[in-house]
Amino acid sequence: MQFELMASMMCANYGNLEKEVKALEEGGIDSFHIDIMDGRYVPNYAMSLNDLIYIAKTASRPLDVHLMIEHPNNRINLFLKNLRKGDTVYIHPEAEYHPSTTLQSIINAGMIPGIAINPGTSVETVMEMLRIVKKVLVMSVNPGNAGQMYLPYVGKKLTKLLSMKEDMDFELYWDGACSADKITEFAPKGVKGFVLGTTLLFGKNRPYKETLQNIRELKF
Ligand code: S6P
Ligand code: MG
Repeated sequence: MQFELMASMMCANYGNLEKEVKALEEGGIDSFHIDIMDGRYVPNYAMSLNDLIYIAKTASRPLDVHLMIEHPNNRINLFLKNLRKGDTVYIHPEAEYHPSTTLQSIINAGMIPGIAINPGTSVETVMEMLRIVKKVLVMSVNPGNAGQMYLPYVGKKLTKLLSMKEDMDFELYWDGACSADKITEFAPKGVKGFVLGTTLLFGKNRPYKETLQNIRELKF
């Protein structure tokens, strides 16, 4: 079964980021998920612009940038100018007065536009944006931290989004507490990719290559 795996780089070892990037690429990771936080939209600081620039220079695989910042339109060019065509940028629609304007800037720069949907945000709230974006990142934990518990009520929303994705032309991605059982349940239903953090990939004292290979070999 075909599905994408993204590494949540806020969970990586910052003591040797270059080695981490190489090991993940050798292990077959599809892209690098970069969680940018401003301490206002979410109560945390994770990665920042300089981390993104460093990983963009080091990695050969695409970047998957998840902006958890207020009014991303005010700063969007700082990020866009350091990305490559084909990288993805997700914004949180609630964080912006005019999210469709911000999404248009992402499209104009040649990046893939995405929205991230919080556990408490309904599909109806973001309906029009589903016509604009190519990717929808469904948060199965509240944004701000790694290592949280899966919120089961998100499953219903995913089912709804899965039934809309063909008509509205977007793909679905999973972010938060991603375990092997979530991949075996949701990849066959049509979720295209999964962000891997502390639940499955990082801090396991095990080579990334081995973990990633085990995930690719999951039985469906
Ligand atoms: C959360 C962030 C996520 C986490 C990821 C961590 O605000 O957007 O990308 O870094 O979910 O994974 P885990 O397995 O530790 O929950
Ligand atoms: Mg994220």
